[in-house]
Amino acid sequence: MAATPGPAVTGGAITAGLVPLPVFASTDDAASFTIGSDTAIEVGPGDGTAAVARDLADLLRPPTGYALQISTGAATSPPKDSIDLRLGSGNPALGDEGYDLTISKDGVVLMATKVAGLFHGVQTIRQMLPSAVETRAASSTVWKLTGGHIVDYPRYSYRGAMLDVSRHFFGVPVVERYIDELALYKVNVLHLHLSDDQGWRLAIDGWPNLTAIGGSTEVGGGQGGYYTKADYTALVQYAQARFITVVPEIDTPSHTNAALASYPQLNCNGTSPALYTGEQVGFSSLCVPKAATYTFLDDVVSELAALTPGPYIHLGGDEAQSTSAADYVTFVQKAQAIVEAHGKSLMGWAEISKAKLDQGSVAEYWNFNDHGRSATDAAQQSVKVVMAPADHAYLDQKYDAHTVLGLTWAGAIEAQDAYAWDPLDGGRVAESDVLGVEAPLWSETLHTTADLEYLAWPRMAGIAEIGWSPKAERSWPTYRTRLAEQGPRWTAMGINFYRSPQVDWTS
Ligand code: NGO
Repeated sequence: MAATPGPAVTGGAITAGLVPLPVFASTDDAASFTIGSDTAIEVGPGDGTAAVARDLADLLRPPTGYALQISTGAATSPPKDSIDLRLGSGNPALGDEGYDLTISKDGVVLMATKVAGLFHGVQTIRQMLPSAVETRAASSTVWKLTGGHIVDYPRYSYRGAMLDVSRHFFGVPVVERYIDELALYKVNVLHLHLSDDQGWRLAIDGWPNLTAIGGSTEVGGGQGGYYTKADYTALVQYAQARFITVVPEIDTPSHTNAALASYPQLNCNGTSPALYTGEQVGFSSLCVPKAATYTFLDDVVSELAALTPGPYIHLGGDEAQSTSAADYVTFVQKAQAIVEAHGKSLMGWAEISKAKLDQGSVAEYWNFNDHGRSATDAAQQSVKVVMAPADHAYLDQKYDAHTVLGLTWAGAIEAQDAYAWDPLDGGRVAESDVLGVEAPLWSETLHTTADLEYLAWPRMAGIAEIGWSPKAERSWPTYRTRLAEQGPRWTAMGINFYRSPQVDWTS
């Protein structure tokens, strides 16, 4: 085995099934390790390390049929028929999320600086095992890992997936399942779009009509639904256990018909509009001059901040076509102050860069029709940008003209379109301006888990790799072969993915 690992793209067999591609990898063709009934999982000290070891044991138990023992304490050095997980590699490049993985004939050593790195390293081990590891029934598979060395850490600290639970509501189990799928690809942010014209989806104390009225329907007139505070907390904790931060979004000042229909005092004319179940938007606005608007916003943000451990509260800001330009700027600045008063940072769709933003606020670029203008405007204010250009990163767009689900406004987005782009394309922003990437999944046309999965996979995997892997190492031809290996894994997981004809799925 080479003493110094080489670039992953030439890393050989060890990277064959890995998405995202690691930073450095080298294969040791002479070595491999096979997990057997006597293999031990050894875990070193540190808060949270044992939980990652348990995750690994729980993953392996059903398909292998082995009740792998977890032992804490001193590592056997070199490892002896064991998988060692421990903190403290001494390599500063690993940062908060990186890991160092060595596989030799004697065992596996996974090291990281932080527990998140161990968790991500376990996902890599998972992808190196045969796809049968994802089934919950015992099989006689040989649980062999290719020998070699991986040193890996992310390009960006924000690698997000957005789910719109407003246009159609998705309950806690559906979202938890998506969280599990995202974790396998090292995604670390779940942005929940909790309100829009068609539905308000989170209970807020003191404002019961938001859910009783605003949560009572959805696109097409279905029954809607909402999360109680306990539901939301359960989602936050479920995500946290998988090193995923929830970013809640309450869309304002437009996309607010559900709230306006729930409380007449939020309307400039004091009268509530009817509930709305159509798909066209851009007609609603909170009443910017009214004090009641900020009482409302402060209550909502206060509760969101209390329920959300992550640093961001997303307040939308997109498509405010019914708010005057002056009112829009006034509103965003007031909203930003409210978020900061509750100890959080404002995140918003990149239109918010029309207002004076504070450092620490984050702009999410989506509307490619402005040719990067809104992203550049944010960067010029020293505000970080999350790149979610709709023509590449929108998971709600159709794959091609035959796709039954999805919208078309941003154009057809095949697997290659979702992958073969970079946040720096077009020179709109510099690397230092970019906090990360995100793939939004809007739900106008989605009803079921199967619908959600069909639009998310495989495109979500491509966005996850863009967020993690070095730009210079990425290319569609090599990604395509690694993506093909996810097919049997998704099948084993029961994921209803789109079998893109651009990929030679291995089954
Ligand atoms: C736009 C719009 C959403 C739509 C979505 C559909 C943004 C940020 N606002 O994206 O309301 O659901 O397109 O693709």
